[in-house]
Amino acid sequence: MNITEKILNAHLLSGKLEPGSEVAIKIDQTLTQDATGTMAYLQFESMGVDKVQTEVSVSYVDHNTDQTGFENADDHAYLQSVARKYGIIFSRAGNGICHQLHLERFGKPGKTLIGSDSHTPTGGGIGMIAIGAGGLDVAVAMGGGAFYLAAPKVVKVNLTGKLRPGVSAKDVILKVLERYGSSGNVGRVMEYAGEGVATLDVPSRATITNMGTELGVTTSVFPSDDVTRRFLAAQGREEDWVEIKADPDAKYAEVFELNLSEIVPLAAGPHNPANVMAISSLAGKKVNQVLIGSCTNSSYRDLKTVALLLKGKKINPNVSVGIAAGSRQVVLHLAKEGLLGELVLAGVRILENACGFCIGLNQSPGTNAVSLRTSNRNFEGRSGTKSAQVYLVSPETAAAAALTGVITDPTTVETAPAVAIPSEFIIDDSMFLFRDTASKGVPDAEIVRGPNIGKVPAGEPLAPSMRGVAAIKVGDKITTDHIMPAGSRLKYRSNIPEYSKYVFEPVDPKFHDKALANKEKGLANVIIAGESYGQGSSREHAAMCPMYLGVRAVIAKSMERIHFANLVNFGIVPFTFSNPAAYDGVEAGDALEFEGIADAVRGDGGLVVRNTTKNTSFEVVTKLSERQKAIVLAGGLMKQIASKQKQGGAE
Ligand code: MIC
Ligand code: SF4
Repeated sequence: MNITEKILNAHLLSGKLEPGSEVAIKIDQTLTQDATGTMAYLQFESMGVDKVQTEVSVSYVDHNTDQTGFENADDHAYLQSVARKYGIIFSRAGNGICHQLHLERFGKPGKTLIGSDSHTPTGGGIGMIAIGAGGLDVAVAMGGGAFYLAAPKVVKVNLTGKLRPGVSAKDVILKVLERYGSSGNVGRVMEYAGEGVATLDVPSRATITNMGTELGVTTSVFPSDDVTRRFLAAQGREEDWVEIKADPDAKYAEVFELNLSEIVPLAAGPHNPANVMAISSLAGKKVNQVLIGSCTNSSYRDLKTVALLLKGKKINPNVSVGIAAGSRQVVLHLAKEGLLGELVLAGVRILENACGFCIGLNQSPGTNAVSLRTSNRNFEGRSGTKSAQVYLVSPETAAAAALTGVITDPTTVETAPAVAIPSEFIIDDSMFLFRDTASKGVPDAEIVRGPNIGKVPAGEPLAPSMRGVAAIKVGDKITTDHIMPAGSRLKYRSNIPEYSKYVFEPVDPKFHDKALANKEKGLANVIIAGESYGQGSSREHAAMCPMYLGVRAVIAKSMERIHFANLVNFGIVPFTFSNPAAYDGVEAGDALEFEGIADAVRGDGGLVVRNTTKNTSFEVVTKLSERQKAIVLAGGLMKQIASKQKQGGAE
């Protein structure tokens, strides 16, 4: 067996590990972050479970930490009180970014982890099967329920050789993105193997599995070997280590040969992480901003490398340079080694250990500015500035540009010595609360609910037939940042009526008003989309808020995994065009009739949709498991759970 099969097999609750068929697995660990966490815990609360049923569940606060109003603080207080009551470890704002912290302090090889954040696969860097999911799926897992996924097709990425100085893990994952793209990879797992694996330390492996998310795969995983053991030992957790490796005769659906020695510094250009180009082809381009951090590149290894490159020098006067560490541990190491001072002396702006700039909460670039970032996503407008040109690069490339003021190939300038992982990391867990009551909880603890803590909207069962309207028509690769923008809107995550005002804001700011008007007329809103609809984040708000506005179906050429699952969880039928050319025959505003939609969902998923505006018809199909059919028919997973509870048959 390969690693993926081994771990999935050991956690299999039902189904067969045949690519494409739905399996249920047991989840050992969960993580949430604050922007998706409030809704996840509101849903968890309504499930009537008295404490978490997992081995470890951690609630991180790392996204909404800027607090320009009362909303964030309200959310944090709510999350802290829920964590105490239900036996969840709480990571306070300022402690660091969830994925970096989880890798440092909780992740264990061979375990399963789901997280309400799409970059949860970071855990694959230490040999976990770590998967991003909607908050509701995480809530179910915290309550002891299974997690459902399509058994994956495993791709072996066979690493040979060794990276050259100045080239690093970010360039490796960009190379994989260049080969596989950011769409068309649903249902795959990328499993890293080969002699090159041993040349990569854990932070480098985690950079690769983290940004594997941008491929749209289920997850990515590395073996757990001696390098992993040493990392865990340095974290004071050697006992958490087990060896995980593929059998010598393991089978894979496909093999991708990648020689590390041949990789050159790369960038993902505007506006997609798979728009990969060589740094050398961009050399000399003027840079306005350099931002180093995010869950992809904020480890001790990365920031020390940057500090060594900037040490004793000054940043270019025309570039604004910011650094956000992934955790307090990283900051403490930089401080202890005198490198924090070097960064300050060089002219770097020291940012909070949080998501911050990565999600457009701060540091928005100027008009038409060129911004080099070590983060993982550069979707148009995500930085907060629509006209900005964001390039995703390695820490080495970022540091080179910080000094020269132009895009510079880091292999052509002075390179930093290789950074060794310390034999003992500085460990201070004081910003993790409730470790003493973890898994047990404090049943009579009170929950704090400020005015920003709203309610989870309820869905409605699917009617036998449906009259609808194409409320919006969008193109290919529409991301969840288009559907449900974050940045300055992020503080409304716990308030669905308010947040819903911004659905599709970057594409059609009038969508909210139009959708509500249709809903009032008794018409179902339908979204028409191209390829790879729902790329990017795991935010279930991209399904929950459309549901609130009366969206009952999406018809796309193809859809991404997490968003598909979220649509099902919120009772929105995820259709694809049987013939993609039919997309051209539908326009926004067309009246659509879904005669027999409920029977179609119950049956093989095929349906003929009538376009009464154009007097045409076209075929659509929804491929759902029996479990998913029941959820969609019930009007969403919460609705299904509530009606089971009513009947006294709660699971
Ligand atoms: C992101 O990077 O887009 C986020 C913000 O971390 C999201 C989660 C969210 O929208 O809260 C993700 O990647 O899942
Ligand atoms: Fe945070 Fe950015 Fe990572 Fe999302 S991708 S978890 S916003 S650092």
